[in-house]
Amino acid sequence: MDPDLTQKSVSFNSARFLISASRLNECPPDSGAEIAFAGRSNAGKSSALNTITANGKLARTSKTPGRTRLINFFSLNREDCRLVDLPGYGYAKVSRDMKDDWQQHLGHYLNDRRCLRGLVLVMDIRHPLTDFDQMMVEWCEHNRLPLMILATKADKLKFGQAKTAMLGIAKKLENYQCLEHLIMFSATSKRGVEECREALNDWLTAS
Ligand SMILES: Nc1nc2c(ncn2[C@@H]2O[C@H](COP(=O)(O)OP(=O)(O)OP(=O)(O)O)[C@@H](O)[C@H]2O)c(=O)[nH]1
Ligand SMILES: [Mg+2]
Repeated sequence: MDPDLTQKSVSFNSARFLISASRLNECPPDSGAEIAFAGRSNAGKSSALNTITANGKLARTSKTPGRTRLINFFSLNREDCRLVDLPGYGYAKVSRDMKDDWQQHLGHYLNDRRCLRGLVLVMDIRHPLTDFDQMMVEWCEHNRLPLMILATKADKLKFGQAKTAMLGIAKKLENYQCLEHLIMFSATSKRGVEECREALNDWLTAS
């Protein structure tokens, strides 16, 4: 076996596109460890993934919200470890039917995926904790799934404002056991990337 596959720590720039799934039965086998990135459409999930993996071409990013419509899986150098880019929720410009369809797939994935080790909730630091975000937090709490919040696009705020926003988020979520990491992040300035990698590594390598 490739020695890389058995080593303890994950090298995030080893990430490679694996497969896109539009429904649960198209996902890779439910084994090993997976970490999923969720968040509002346009929040910056794909950009965060690209920054974490130091691969600008890994996940497609776009100025048009609703770009990521499938569940995209990325493999890592550690055996059976994957990162997952989930479709964004709350994109207004798609039909009601399509929205329901999407949310159903997302729901199936979240409810059925046994290899899910943690959820990374990506939110725009300027618009934190939307109703959907709150729903995801509740879902993690209910299912005892470790949660990491990336408050991204921090480069859009002055540091003082960003700090205040972080304190506001922390205060609102102070009673949630599931919240393990709350990180000020920016795909542009790379703030918080190393902290995020360390946390992801811990989740993926915990047995
Ligand atoms: N300034 C700044 N812009 C960002 C940052 N992260 C993402 N963006 C921009 O925000 C837009 C949306 O980013 P994406 O990463 O495609 O967002 P997404 O959450 O994957 O969106 P969907 O796939 O539609 O759900 C793009 O124009 C990005 O360039 C950031 O940290 N700073
Ligand atoms: Mg995306």
